[in-house]
Amino acid sequence: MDVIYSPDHALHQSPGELNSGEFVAAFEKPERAQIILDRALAVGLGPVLAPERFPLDAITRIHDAGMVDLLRHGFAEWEKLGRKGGAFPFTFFTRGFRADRVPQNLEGRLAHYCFDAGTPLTATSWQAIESSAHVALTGAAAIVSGASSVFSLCRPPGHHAGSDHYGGYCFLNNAAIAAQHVLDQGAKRVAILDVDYHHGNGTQQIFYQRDDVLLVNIHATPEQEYPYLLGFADEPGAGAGEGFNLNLPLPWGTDWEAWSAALETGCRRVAEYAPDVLLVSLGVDTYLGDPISQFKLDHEHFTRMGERIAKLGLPTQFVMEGGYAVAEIGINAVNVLTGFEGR
Ligand code: OKP
Ligand code: ZN
Repeated sequence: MDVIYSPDHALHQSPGELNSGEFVAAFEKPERAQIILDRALAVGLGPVLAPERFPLDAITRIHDAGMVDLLRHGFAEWEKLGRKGGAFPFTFFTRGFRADRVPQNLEGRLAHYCFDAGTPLTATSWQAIESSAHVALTGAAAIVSGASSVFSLCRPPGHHAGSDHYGGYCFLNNAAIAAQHVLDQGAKRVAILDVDYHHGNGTQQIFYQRDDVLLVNIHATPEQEYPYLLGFADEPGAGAGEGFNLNLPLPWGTDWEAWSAALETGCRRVAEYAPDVLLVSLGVDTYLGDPISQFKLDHEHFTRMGERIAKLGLPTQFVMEGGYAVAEIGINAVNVLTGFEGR
């Protein structure tokens, strides 16, 4: 399958993150995408293509224009204030604060739109963020043009970014932007299968009230794991979207036996929905050696995962999300794709 990739991802390099009370080196780093690309080339997955450019409108179909403006211009304001390091919020929006009033002040806007202490903006972050969305959009365009599969090697990832909030190393929701593009080009139904270790809270928020996107999420239970505040089993969707969100939370320590049972449940729901297109939010942080995760999947299980997804027989776009065992991330991610291709 074609691989969509831009070296511009490296323009986002987080200066670090607050993790369990300490400021530590970022887990989400440029080497991740480079190593996945190297592995894709090594196994001859397919031609590597640069993304096309898309109008900003393709992004604001999903995201709040004020948030996009902060992502584009926030760091320049930060720098003007004489700040060093990355642009992090200090305050976080929560119950009791004004939701209806977007602050003009930079700190206020960071508080309004950003929900964690792991997702700083730097001087060149926007170029990487936008290129990641374009990598997803270019993959979506390939599917619209009739490709049976494509791999959008997105970085930074996207599934924690909601319509008007960002965090979890994610700024724009690449998968949601791709799904919307496919719908705007005439598809009636899109399914998103999110296999990242973490719950894709942003994707869920974006499509929660809609029935033209089915979201199936397999992830570590929010009772134990980030993002803590969403991703429980009793979140079925609302309004027209009721019945079109399926969360399959699993406990720390989950192995392939239990994980693959959830995948089976998820795949059956996808098949029942009979979408025109399947989008896979591909995180490989379910790997047993992942430094921030607690599941037990090994290399060969990623191959099995790809094989099961292929059995759905749908045009499928893979969109890269998480995975932090950097040395093994190429093997794990590409195993899903070669498993899908039946090799
Ligand atoms: C992004 B993706 C808590 C650390 C949590 C945020 C994880 C974001 C994961 N001590 N850090 O879903 O892979
Ligand atoms: Zn993750």
